[in-house]
Amino acid sequence: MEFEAFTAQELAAYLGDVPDVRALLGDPDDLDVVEVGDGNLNYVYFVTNAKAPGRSVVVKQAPPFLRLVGKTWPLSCQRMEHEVAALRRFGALCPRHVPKVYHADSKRFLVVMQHLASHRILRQGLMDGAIYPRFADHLSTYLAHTLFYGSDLFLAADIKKHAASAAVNWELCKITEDLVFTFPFEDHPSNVYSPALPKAAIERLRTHEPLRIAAADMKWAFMNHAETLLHGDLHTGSIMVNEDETFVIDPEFAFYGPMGFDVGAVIANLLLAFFSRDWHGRIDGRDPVAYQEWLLEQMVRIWNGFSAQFVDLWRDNESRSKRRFIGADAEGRALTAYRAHFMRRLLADTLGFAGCKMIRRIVGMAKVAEITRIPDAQARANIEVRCLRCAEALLVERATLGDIEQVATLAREIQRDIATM
Ligand code: SR1
Ligand code: MG
Repeated sequence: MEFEAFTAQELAAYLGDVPDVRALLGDPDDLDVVEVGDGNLNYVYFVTNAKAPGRSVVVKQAPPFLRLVGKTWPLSCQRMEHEVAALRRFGALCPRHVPKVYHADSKRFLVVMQHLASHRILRQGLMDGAIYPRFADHLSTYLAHTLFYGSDLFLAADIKKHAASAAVNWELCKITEDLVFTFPFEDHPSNVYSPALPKAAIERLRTHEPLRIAAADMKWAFMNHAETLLHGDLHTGSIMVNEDETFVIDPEFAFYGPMGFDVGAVIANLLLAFFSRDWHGRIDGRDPVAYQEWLLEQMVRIWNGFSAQFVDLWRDNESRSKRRFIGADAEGRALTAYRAHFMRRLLADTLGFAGCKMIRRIVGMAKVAEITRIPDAQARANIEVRCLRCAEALLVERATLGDIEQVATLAREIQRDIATM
């Protein structure tokens, strides 16, 4: 049967027939339904009781195609099952940072969940220069808990392998493999370039061998390193914030992949916000530098907070569970050294993935608002060139950038160098 999006009345009636949801929302006749989906894949509705606005939910439904493109790009609706399973799993691990699931329907491919009415999408907040004092701590906690508890550092090997095979989300992984790791480095028809972006910058993505090798390495890691259950698309549009709370939404790309992919997505998007601040800060009439420094501070706090908590979880659980990655005779110094080695490798992966994620947002088909909303073509291109230069350095130098402070220094240098050219 041909997919038809719900009308407001149909959705209200549907929700009225689900006892738990009806108990939350009240009489279907009192419901306001507004479609608000601005993402690339799905339909999203805010449903609110007009007589009691505190009673509201979000409904997300997967159509059998990619919404951004339409019916010419079919996509299986079963992706919603991956999203629901991931929301439940991450919600169990991190209830303070994941919206509650009230109802899921595997025949209508929809989920009804907590409406974060007093929160906004982080990307929008960053474009406005807003400060979120708790976001870095919250996100590092979310990352440490979700990435650690899905991995072989915590799960028994058989449970982990079964969980990984149940979470094979190949269709959405294929989107990432193509749009993040492949097409941006080719002359692909889906790529979109802003008009003033120098040809040499585009050409370099296709011809600079160290960059091509690094990107291919990251694609290999994405496809083969099933380390833990990932969110899979953790950009700043998948994070909702206010001054006190942080929620991670939209894990439809969830699968077992390399830990650095989620952390790298966060870092990439903070760096995109950093470079594009040069425009948004100036049109706000504010000096962009102070806010740029705040963004870099968040990046540093997220990595450092994440890695400290991750290692703590590892240490605590290892002594309790006796799960070991280095022989029993290697207690003490070798174990500490192995953890440090593991985290260095994870940082290198994270930076490589961050580089790919930045490049795809500059030359690939799915862009980010902080770049596309720069109306001055030359100003936009200048920012894009900085993003590409930073991304290349992250990819090519990922193994020698020894800590996250060096990444902050790199971003400042690229900003300064090109600003004075
Ligand atoms: C064609 S879908 C484009 C992008 O939207 C999602 O948010 C993912 O980032 C995907 O790559
Ligand atoms: Mg999404």
